Amino acid sequence: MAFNYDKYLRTDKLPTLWCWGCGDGVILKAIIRAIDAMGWDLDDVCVVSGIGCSGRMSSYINCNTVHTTHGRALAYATGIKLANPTKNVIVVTGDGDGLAIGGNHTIHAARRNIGIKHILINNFIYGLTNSQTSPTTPKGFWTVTAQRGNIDPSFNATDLLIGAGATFVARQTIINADALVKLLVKGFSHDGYAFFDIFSNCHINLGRKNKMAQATDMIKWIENITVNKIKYDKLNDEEKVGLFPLGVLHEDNSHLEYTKAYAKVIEAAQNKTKIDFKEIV
Ligand SMILES: Cc1ncc(C[n+]2csc(CCOP(=O)(O)OP(=O)(O)O)c2C)c(N)n1
Repeated sequence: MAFNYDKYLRTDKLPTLWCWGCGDGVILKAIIRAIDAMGWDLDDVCVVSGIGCSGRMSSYINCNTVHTTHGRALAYATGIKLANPTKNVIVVTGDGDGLAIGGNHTIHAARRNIGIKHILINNFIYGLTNSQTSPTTPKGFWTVTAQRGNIDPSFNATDLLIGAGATFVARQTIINADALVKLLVKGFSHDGYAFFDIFSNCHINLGRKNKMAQATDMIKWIENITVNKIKYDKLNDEEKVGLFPLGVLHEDNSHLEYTKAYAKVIEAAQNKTKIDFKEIV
């Protein structure tokens, strides 16, 4: 039987504001399917987004939602999660939102291991504002702020997050929706901060000026720069250049989730006792 999305969608807000063929629609459906697979009640889910095309995600899901300011979704979500530790908090950002203006919040959410699920829609550009260079724009690409081609080295978001101490780090693309749903479910089940670098297409504001005018052109490009982690691990260093592995790239279940650590602070303050720091791992 076909999956019924209606219960999960704010159907009065449809059609979405996204361009035709935008990968954000695939991610919207994948998030909904993952919420459904987790068996979460919509009252227990809060989707928090920043500003950007990606920021529109919170408008369409029929749960608690907060459409916040550019780069600050994780700051709002941290407050929401600390006040409601049993609730499921999902953050959606773009690559500009989550790695440039909000990059600071991303690395610190990772460092604290707060149980927020962070979906970073990586379309390699500032999409909403018409094509400014983002921290993941590949070298040589035309952008409105780099009209002779981008000279800035780009972040590998998953390497950055592993370095910052994230306990669940994964990458997938909008090409394989089933794999994306499975990966989201895995990360949603992780007790701590989970980071997803999801490669998506922006053929309108990035592709058109870089010889990839159709959604399918950008999808082929994404296909060419990605490879399953199992295959990737068998490649030599030279073969790995320019390739991004897909799947769960890092998982560490040995650290305490932040709201559980914070509960010990509350307990110690209320009982006027000391925190046993051996328990804060
Ligand atoms: C403080 C602030 N600075 C700048 C902007 C303008 N602005 C809105 S969205 C955006 C970039 C969006 O790019 P990204 O985060 O990659 O998301 P996308 O639109 O590609 O999904 C910018 C610079 C803003 N709204 N607020």
